[in-house]
Amino acid sequence: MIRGRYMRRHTNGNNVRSGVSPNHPMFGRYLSTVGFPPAQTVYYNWRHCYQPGHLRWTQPSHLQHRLSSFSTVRHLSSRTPRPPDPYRWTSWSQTGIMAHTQPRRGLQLSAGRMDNSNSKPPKKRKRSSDRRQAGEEYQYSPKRSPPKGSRIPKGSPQWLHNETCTPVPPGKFPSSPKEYPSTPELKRHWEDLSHLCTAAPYVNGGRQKWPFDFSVMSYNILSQDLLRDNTYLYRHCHPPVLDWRHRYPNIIKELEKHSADIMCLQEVQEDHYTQQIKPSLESLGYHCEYKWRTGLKPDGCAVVFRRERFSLVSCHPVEYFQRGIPLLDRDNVGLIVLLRPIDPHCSLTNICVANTHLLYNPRRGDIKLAQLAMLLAEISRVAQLPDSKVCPVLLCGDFNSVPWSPLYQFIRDSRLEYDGLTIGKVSGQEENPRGQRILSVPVWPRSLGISQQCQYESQTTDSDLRDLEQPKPDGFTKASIEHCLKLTSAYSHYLKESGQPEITTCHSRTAITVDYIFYSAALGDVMVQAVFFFVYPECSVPPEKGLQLLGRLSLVGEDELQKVNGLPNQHNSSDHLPLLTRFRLHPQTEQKHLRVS
Ligand code: KL2
Repeated sequence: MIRGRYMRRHTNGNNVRSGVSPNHPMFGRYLSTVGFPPAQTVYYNWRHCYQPGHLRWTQPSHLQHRLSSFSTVRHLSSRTPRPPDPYRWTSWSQTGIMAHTQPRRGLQLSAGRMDNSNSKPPKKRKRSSDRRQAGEEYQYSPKRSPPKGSRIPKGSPQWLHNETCTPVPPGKFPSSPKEYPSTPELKRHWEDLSHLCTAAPYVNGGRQKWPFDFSVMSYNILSQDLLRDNTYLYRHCHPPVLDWRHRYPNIIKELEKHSADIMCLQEVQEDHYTQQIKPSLESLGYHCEYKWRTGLKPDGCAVVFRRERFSLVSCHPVEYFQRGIPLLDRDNVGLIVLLRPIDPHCSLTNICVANTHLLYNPRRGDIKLAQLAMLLAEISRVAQLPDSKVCPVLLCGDFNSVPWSPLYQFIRDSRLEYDGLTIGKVSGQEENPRGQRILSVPVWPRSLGISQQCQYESQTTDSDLRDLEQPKPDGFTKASIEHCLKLTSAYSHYLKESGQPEITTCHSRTAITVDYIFYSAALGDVMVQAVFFFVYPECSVPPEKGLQLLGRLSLVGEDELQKVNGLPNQHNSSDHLPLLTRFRLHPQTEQKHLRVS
């Protein structure tokens, strides 16, 4: 049985689905950003923190992992200076959609971050799939405890450390919700940003063109196997709410309630996906794609979309495990789909949707960056248009990194200068990380076939392999990495009302944001309007490339989560909250494209 699971997992190559040809509509020019210096990175202040140290995590030996084949010649895009930072408070004070308090940057999430300065690295989880039996959907295991040597982290939510719940023996779950205390429902409201959008339906060539609006969700649904492997994180929960038989209907209800047009799900356990989630979502009108993690891990990433709204152009699973590259020895994955919007009235560009769940280990920012580089290289290839630009991109998932961390900044600023940055600081998950090793230059080896601009290097041939022996090209000696996508986060990461940090994941050891929906913002998008109006004040032409954020389901802060006993709870059945956004895509026009440079 294990063998069967294993074999299936590795048959899913990074190949374009046969029988469907990519659509390559021509585009106008992408907003090229001009005139401003790069956003300042916080890690510069950390370069004095280096102490000699090393951390080696052992990984069980893996069976067969395919090497990805890099077969296309990719074009490196030249760097352009960055626009004003849309997250800068001054850019926002006039918009009326943000709190009237300036958010604290950098340390603002410290309250929720882990401080493990005196704790040992968590031990590698033991797999529990072999323990899984029919009917044993949750077993409260008082024996299973935090990794040895660890203590309650200083910054973790103290209100979740009361182990007040009485363990319930396996198979003895209360059948009625009345048998455990009822918790209030978390209040989340829709933040409508459409009035701040510059774009309305418009007339082109005598015909009215309507935009294509659609919603996107990113949600880590918490795999039951991982829940069971880390029960110490959920001691604050009433055991019945951790039972998959309670969680599954809740999760499906939540997905159905929001009925997003595109959903990027993480921690989707394979057996639950096959037997329950996929059939349920298909019956609700969704097409489902799935990528199982490598190395016998129980879960994976799913991208699902409404069949009536999109058709699948191609699907591209991404395995971060690379045999022969010691840095890439973890089993995390990504999944990219190229979708064609279905609209009877006008032609629309394809959109590229990427979903991932990056490595958790807070101390291995080097691995996280290399995984991200692999995903970005594949997105750049998949989203490539004939005019050497890229189609609109949505990058969703659980990045196991906090807002304004170096990894986050790399995504958002398209660039990271990492000279002197320690690997434990990359994700910002821990306030005092123990990983003191400094990121090596380059972060990932050239043998991966991915440039420091996160593009595939030309097709690997014998002569390329000989080239690898040659002196390193410039990119591989500088402590900086780049990518060619221009991505904006759909959330602001702090609450409008209180200025408190938004929380996307919460259990007894942490309450932070690690989930994101990044997107290619169009001209006039609410998150980049400050840039747009500054650069093109006279411009009223509707945006042609990229997406406009119309609204989002508000997140909550630690206070609100405290009132509902944290996550998971009676109503929210994961230790993450779903992110939900609505976007507008404009039809292509024949009119002259904006000259932006
Ligand atoms: O943080 V997560 O939860 O995005 O919600 O991603 C990982 C963690 C997930 C997949 O590896 O499993 C959880 N301590 C706490 N959580 C852990 C640990 C650990 N040592 N290992 C895995 N996870």
